[in-house]
Amino acid sequence: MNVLKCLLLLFFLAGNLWARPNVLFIGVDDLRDWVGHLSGHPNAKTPNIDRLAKRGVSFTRAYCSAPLCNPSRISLLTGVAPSKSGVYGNGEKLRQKLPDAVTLMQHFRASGYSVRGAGKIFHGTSAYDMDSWDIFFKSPGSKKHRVKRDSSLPKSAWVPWGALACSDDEMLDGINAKWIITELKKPQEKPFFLAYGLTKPHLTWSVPQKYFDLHPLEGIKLPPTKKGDLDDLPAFGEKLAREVYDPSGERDFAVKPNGDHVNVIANNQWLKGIQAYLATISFADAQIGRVLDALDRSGHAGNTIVVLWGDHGWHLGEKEHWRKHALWDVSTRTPLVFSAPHGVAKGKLCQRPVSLIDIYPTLLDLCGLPELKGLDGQSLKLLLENPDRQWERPVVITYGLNNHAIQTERWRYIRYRDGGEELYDHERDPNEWTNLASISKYSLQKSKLSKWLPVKKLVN
Ligand SMILES: [Ca+2]
Repeated sequence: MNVLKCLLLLFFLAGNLWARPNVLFIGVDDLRDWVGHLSGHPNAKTPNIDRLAKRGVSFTRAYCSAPLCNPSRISLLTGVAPSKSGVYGNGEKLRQKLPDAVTLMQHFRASGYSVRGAGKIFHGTSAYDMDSWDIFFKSPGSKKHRVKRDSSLPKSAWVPWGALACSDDEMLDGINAKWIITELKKPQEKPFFLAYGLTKPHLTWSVPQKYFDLHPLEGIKLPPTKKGDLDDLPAFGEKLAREVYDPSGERDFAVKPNGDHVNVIANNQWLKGIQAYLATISFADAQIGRVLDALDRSGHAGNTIVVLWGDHGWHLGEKEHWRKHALWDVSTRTPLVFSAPHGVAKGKLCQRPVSLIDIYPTLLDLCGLPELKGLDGQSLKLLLENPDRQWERPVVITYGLNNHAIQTERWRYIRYRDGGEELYDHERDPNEWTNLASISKYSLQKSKLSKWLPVKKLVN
């Protein structure tokens, strides 16, 4: 018995000596690259995301698996690509499509972590996938804060934004931040996986006035656009820009185009929309700052991995398009930052293309957790150690059945279900203004890229 006791004591001590790192997992809804250190927009102000980036590695080419909340998040959280799960739109439910999936949080729970979360991690009804959580904070919700609409605008004007006369703590993301901060203050009996999901900068872009004050309308810059940019798109691409596509495949395009860009221009709201999105990003950044400060005060920062991700990008007039719902760079690229006490470079940008689907295997690798079979991503550990190393595998992005984009460091190749194609050379054309797909000298390039297209799945 004494020998057994000794062994148990040694085992216990070893377990403490090599305690697993904690994870602070921060998801941000609809955040594109308009973040200070990524230079996506000259007016972006995100001091807190920037200081996190200084502690770790920030990816300049991180892409979602799908340019929409539900399929992007289900893919990120299960490690299963949309072309395998058939989760293409916001209507599909996690447990209907993937009943046996082991979510990232489930895997951490099974590995001895205390897994807690608040806010938007999953989308919609999957939010309360209770197998994923030890504790999930069901916020009582915030009061409805109404934006005072400019009475000079016609009723038809699309203006889902405006300043609010309330405090951060009256906003849902503020309430959830406070809960996360309280959890960080508690004594921790086990390693923790703490997930904070922000609902901003998703529409509506209504946040306290002080964040609008950070971005005065004078001096706001429009994003780069090209007149006639849609002229060289295949029919499917042009429809994605102008209409509403249903990626779940029941119907292709809404009969009535939503025409956001036409509406914004007609009502002289382009700069105001950009101001409101920038203000909402600054609000989200401030909430992230509160949580990072709480981590620093908690005494756990020295043993906590922080990962921050957006779920996809967002157009504000590029390709005459607003929102996400498309396979271009602007719809699909999003911030991704890792910081860790060990094994992650400090203050580095990584230019290699990576996918949000890589987060799952990366966190298992960084925390020394058992690998899981069937994950479609790959661990980024080697890139986090050395962000300049070679990285061969391109990113696959899917939007609905058989519509895919393949992204390498230089090229983006899009093929739609009807055979329409786009090819962009990011080295010469980072804004994706010139579609090279129909030029014969690029056919070899296209064929190389098309080898990465997922095998066709004929039924949804
Ligand atoms: Ca074009």
